[in-house]
Amino acid sequence: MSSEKNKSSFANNLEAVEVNEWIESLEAVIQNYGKDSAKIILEAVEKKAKELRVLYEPLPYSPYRNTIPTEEQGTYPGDIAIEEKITAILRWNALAMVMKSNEKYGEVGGHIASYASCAEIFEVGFNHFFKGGDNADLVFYQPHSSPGIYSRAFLEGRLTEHQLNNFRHEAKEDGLSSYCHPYLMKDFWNFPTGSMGIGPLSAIYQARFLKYLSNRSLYKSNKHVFGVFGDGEMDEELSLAGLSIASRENLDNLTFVINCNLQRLDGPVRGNGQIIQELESLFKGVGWNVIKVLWGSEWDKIFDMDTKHLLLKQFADTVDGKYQTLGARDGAYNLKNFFSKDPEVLELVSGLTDSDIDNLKRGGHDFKKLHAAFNLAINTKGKPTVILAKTKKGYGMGKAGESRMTAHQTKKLDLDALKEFRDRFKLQISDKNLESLKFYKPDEQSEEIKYLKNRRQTLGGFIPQRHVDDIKINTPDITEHSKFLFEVSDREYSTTNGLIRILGNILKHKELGPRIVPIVADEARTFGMANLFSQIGIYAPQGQLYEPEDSSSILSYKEAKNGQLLEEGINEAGALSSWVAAGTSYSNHKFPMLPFYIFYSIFGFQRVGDLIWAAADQMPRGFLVGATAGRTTLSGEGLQHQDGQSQLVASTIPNLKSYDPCFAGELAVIFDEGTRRMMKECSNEFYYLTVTNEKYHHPKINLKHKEGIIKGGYLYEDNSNQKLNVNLFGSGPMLRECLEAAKLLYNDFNIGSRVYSITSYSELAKEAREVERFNKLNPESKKKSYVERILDNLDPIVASSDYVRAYSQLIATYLNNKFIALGTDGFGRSDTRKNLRDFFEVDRNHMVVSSLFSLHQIGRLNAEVITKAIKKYKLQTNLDHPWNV
Ligand SMILES: Cc1ncc(C[n+]2csc(CCOP(=O)(O)OP(=O)(O)O)c2C)c(N)n1
Repeated sequence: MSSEKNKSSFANNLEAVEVNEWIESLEAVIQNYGKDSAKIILEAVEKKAKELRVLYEPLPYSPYRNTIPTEEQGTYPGDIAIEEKITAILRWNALAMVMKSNEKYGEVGGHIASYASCAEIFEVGFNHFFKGGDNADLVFYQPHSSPGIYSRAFLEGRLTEHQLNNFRHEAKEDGLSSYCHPYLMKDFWNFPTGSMGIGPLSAIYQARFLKYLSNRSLYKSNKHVFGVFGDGEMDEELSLAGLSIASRENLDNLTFVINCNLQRLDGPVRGNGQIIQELESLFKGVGWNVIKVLWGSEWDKIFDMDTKHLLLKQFADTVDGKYQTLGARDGAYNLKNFFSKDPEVLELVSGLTDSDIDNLKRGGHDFKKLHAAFNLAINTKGKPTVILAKTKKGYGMGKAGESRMTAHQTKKLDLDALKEFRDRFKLQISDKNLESLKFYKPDEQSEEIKYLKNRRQTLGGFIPQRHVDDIKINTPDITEHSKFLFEVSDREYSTTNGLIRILGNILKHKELGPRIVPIVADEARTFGMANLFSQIGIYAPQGQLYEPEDSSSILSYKEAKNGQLLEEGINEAGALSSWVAAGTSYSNHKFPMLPFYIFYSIFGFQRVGDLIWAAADQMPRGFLVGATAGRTTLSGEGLQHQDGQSQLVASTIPNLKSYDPCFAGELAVIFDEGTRRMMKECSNEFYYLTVTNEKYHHPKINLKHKEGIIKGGYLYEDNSNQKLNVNLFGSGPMLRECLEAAKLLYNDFNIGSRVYSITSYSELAKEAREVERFNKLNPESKKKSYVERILDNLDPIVASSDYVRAYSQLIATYLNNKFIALGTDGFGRSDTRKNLRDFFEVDRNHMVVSSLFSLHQIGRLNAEVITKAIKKYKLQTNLDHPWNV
C-alpha cells in the first residue's frame, strides 16, 4: 500500500481509534484540571494546527443550549413568586389596554404578542439591572412591547388609568404613544425604536458616545446601554451596521437582548433554519460576547440525564418553523412529534406527564436563566454582549396567539381565552372584570407594589423617564466667530469654506469649543477640514498606534484617545447616529453638546432620512450641514451625487429649521442664531444648512438683515422704479443668478425688479401657514405673513432655487402674486455649472424669459417680447422638459 493510501485509510478509521483517545484526554483534563485548562490546551492545539496549515473550519456557533451552565448561574437575588405575580399583572394590563383601545374607539391597532414574549426579559431588567436616576442606564425598548412598559408605569403610579384608556389616542391630551416617541411623551420615552433597525444602531452609537465623553474627560459615568430588540428586526441592515464598531471599540457598556420568539409579523423569521444559531455566528464573527438563553430551569434535569447529548442533536436538527409549531401545540403533541423521534430521547422524559411537557419553558421566560445572562453581560469586560433569549411569541395567549402564525396581529381574545389567560397566570380577576377588561392595580400596600417600587428605588428611580434641565452654555459673539466677515474681502470662496472657518473659530471658544462635536463620514478633506485632524485630533479610543505617513506635516492625520473629531468612515448611518447621541446629550446626560455633521447633501435626507426623522423625535440640538449641495452647483459629479431635493424633505420635519443661504454672512448669522438658541436658550430645534463648493465674492456681513435672514428672506436689492417690475426670489447660489437677471431685465427690456435673498423657503412657508390658520380661525383678522410684508406688492414673482420647484412653491399658496417657480426637477448630470443651469432652465437668461412670461400672463406684456428674448439668449426651445428626461 502506498503511504498516501495508508493515510487515507487511517483517516477513515480515525473515529474509532485516535479521536476517541483525544476526546478521553480532553475529558480527563476537564475532570482533573478544570475547563479553563482544557481551553488553554485546545487554543494551543488550534494555534499549532493553523501554523501547520491544517485548515479546518470549526462551526461558528455552539450547541443549541444555554451558554451558562446551571452550576454557574448563581442564586437568584429576587423573590420569584412576587416577580411572577407582577409580571402576570403587567401582562394583563397590557393586553387589556390594547383590547380596550380597539373596542372603544375602533381599529387603532396595538400589539399583545410582542410584550407577551418579552415580559420576563424586561422584568429581570427592571427589577435587577436597569439603573434609574441621575445615572440612569440608556434602555432601548422593543417598540411593540410599549403596552407592557405603560402597564409598569401604571403600577408604579406614574401613569393613570385615564391615560391607559387613551392608549394610541394621541390627538387628545393624555394619550399614550403607540410606540416609544419622546416627542409626544416628552417626560417618558428617550429613544424612538418604532422604525425597526434604528434602535440597534442608535444603541451602539449611544454607548460609543458615552466612551467618547469619558475619553475626552468631559463626562464620566457607569451608565450601561441596554437594547431589547426582535429577532425579525435583526434582518434590517441598520441592525447590523454598527456591530463591528461596537466590538472594535470595546463597548463593554453595551448589551443587546434579542427576543428570539422565532416569529416576525408574517411568519417565522427563519422557518427552514435557526435564527438563534445564525445570530450567534454573526455576532461572534464580529467579536461580540454571545450568551444564549434557550431553555428554562425545568429542562435542567433532563439535560443532566442526557449524557450522550442526544437531545442536543435533536435540537440541532429541528428548524424554527417546527419549533414554532411545537410551541403552539400541547404536551401530547410535543411528545409525539419531538421527543418520540428517538427512543433514547423519549426515555429522558419518560417520567414527565403531558402537562409537565407543556410546562417546559423556553429560557427567555425564566427569570433565573435571564438573570444569569444579564449578570454575565454587564460584567464582561472589553466587548459588547448579546443575549439571545429564546421565547414564545404571544406567550400565555393560548390558542388565540401563542406561537400562532397570526400572533403579531392579534388584538383581541374572546372570553374563554381571557379566562384561560387569567388561570394560567393565576390572576385575581373576576369574570366580570375580565369581561369589562378592567385594569388591575393592587393596593399600594400590597406586596407586589411595595416590591416593585422598592426595586426601582434601589436601582435609582423609575425608567423610562426623560427629564430635561435647561443647562445654558455661553456662546461666542458673532463678531468673534465670524470676524472675517466684517471686513471687505476680494477673495472668492465657497460657503462651505466660510462655514468651516466659523467652525474653526468656534472650536477655540473656551466654553462652547470643547462641546462641539465635528462629525464627518470620510469627507473632511473634501470640505477643507483637514486642518482639524491635527488641531483637535480624531477620536480613537486606542490612541494612535502608528506613525502617520504625513507625520512631518502640520496638518498630520492625528488620531488620539481624547480626539474631538468623529471620523466615521464611509458610514452616513453611523455618523448620523453619532450626531444624534451628541445632540441628545443634553437630555440623556444633562451634558449639552453641539454636534456638527457635515456630509454630501444627497447622502443625508435621502440616504439616512429615516434616521433624521427618528432624530427629530428625540428633539436633538445640533447642525446638519449638507455640503456640495445644489443640483447644478455640484457641477461634475452626476446623477447620484447632485442633490436637488434635500431642502424639500427637510421642510417636512417640524422641529428642523433648514436654510439655503447664498452668502457667508447670511450663513454666519444663521449659525450664530442657531448656536445661541440651542445652547443658550435651550430651544428644542435643530438646523439643516446647505452649503456649496462654488467660489464667489461675499459681501460684508450686514446685521441690518439679521431678522430677515433668520425668518427666511429679505429684500436684497431694489431696482423697481420702472413701469413694469418683477420680483426675483433666489436661494443659495441662485440669488447670484437673480442679481444678473435683474441687470438683463433692466438693460435689455427696461424692466425693473426687486431681488430677494431667500435664505429659507420653508421657514417663510411655516410662518405664512401659521398666519393663514390664524386668519381662518379669526375671520376678521387682516394679519399678514412675514413674506407678504416684505413683498408688499402684486408684481409677478419668479422664484428659484437649486432644488426642485416644489421647494420654492412652498410659499406660492400664501401669496396672491403670479408665481413662476424655477427649479432643478429631474436627474442631475455632469457638466459645467453654466451648462447645467441652462439645461435646468434656472440661469439668468431663463429668469429673464420667465419674468417676461409672467408679465405676459397677467396681461402686461406682448408675447413677441418673449420670443425676442428667447432668440436673443439663444434658448433651446425643442428640448424635452429636462425634468422628464
Ligand atoms: C422599518 C420597519 N419596517 C417594518 C415595520 C413593521 N413591523 C412592525 S413589527 C414587525 C415585526 C417584528 O418582528 P420582530 O422583530 O421579530 O419582533 P416581535 O414582535 O416578533 O418580537 C414589523 C414588520 C416597522 N415597524 N419598521
